[in-house]
Amino acid sequence: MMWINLAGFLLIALIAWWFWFYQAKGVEAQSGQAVEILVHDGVYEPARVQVPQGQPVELVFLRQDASPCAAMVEFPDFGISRELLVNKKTSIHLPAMLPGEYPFHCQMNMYQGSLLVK
Ligand SMILES: [Cu+2]
Repeated sequence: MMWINLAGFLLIALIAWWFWFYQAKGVEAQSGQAVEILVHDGVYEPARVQVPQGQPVELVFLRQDASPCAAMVEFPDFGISRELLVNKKTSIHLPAMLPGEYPFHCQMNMYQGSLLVK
């Protein structure tokens, strides 16, 4: 019984580490530069994008995952909901933003990313 609990605990630790690893991976955008985000294997890559405040930003999504889960990307803070076509680039233009963190995700909230405005 104890061994089963231990195995479960290790599994949870591994999953937590995996998510943390992907969360930690991020890029910093230079001003005026579009940021490419790959949509594949259940993650946005990069999942964290840091952009300068007070400047419009262009994000270019390239969806490589054909599953319906990856079909939409939503930015709830800006009321943006866009369909992504498989193996096609989709540009999303965001307005100049105030500092803060703005999440984005697929319609089922499985793909998750965030925009860090500084
Ligand atoms: Cu999804």
